[in-house]
Amino acid sequence: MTSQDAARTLFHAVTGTSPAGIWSAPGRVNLIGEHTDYNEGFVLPFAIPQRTYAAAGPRADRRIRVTSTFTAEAVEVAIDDLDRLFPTASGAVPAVTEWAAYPLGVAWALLAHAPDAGALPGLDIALSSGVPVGAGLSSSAAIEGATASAINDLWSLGLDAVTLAQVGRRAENEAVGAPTGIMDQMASMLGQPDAALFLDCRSLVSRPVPLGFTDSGLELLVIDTRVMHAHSTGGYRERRESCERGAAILGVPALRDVQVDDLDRAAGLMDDVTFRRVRHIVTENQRVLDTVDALAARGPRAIGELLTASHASMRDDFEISAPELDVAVDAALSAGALGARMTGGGFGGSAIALIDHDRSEQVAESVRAAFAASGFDAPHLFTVAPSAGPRRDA
Ligand code: GAF
Repeated sequence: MTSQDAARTLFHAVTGTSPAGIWSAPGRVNLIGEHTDYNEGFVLPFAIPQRTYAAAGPRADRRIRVTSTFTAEAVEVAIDDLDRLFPTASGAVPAVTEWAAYPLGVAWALLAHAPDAGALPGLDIALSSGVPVGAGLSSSAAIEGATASAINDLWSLGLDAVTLAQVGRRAENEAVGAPTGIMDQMASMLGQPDAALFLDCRSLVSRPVPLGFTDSGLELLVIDTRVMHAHSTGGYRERRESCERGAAILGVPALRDVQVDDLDRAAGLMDDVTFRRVRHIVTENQRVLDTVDALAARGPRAIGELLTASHASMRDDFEISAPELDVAVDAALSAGALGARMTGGGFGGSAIALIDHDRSEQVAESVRAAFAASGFDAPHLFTVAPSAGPRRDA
């Protein structure tokens, strides 16, 4: 059964009726620009074909019930209780946790955009995810995007894609409690076939950047290590704090404002760990700009070394890689990949490798063999091409 059918079937099983519509939003891979988003820098992600579907419809009362194919129980709350359930301003722990905090957090964040929140109908929402969960491919942004698109229509809010991305990020930061940037939501909401999204995370100005992989005989392989990552815990938050500390020491609003030429001076002003975190962000921002320039001037074959340099920086300076990710990258490169790197928040999840179409079997074989030799569980391998953003499917 497709994920779309699964969402529709679940909706019917829970409500006994057909949904008013089905909306979907994609996951993403990030080609380059990691942890630069919350430093107000640059990123170059693209939406992938894997999507999350929300079958949804209005209710006669003012309650919201969310169900999903990845969990047994339904969670139901009153619209009027959402502010109490997500009391972020007081710093209290939200009463809704786990997966339901994503769709209910989106509903909560959308209330701020409703001219007359007291008149909004309740909702039934059934979710089904075709984006692997915990693989670093933004299954959470896909849930947020599908839910936000559905509610935007059912509550007739008329919000644009960038506002819906901001709503998704607010849900993730304040309702779920994961201190992420805005890259994933923007990548999902502004996805386009055939192009990556070059995004300035300070201004939120973006433009599509054609990749031309197919015309150059290339494809992008995803190596899902199946080592789970989680953003709301430990490492991600710590990295963010290091970046904020580095920016404060350097007297700038964000590390976006530091250039590669400033790094020598920065080295003398802070401890070694903070400096290496800063160096990753500063050099990574420059690599994003160089990648965009290289794509335009020389085409996709010219970006391989930048991808691999990005991985080395995350492994050695930002220290967010994992043994499985390093093995994936090294095995892909030794089998002839043009470039490879981990993608997403790190500490597990997926790596990507830019490969020649006619070497894809060799690279996949080399990665599988390296995983087996290291005693790791077999990875999931698949290729992805840039895909469309959110849409109403039915
Ligand atoms: C995760 C976060 F959600 C993003 O905001 C971004 O920081 C990414 O990690 C790292 O680049 O996906």
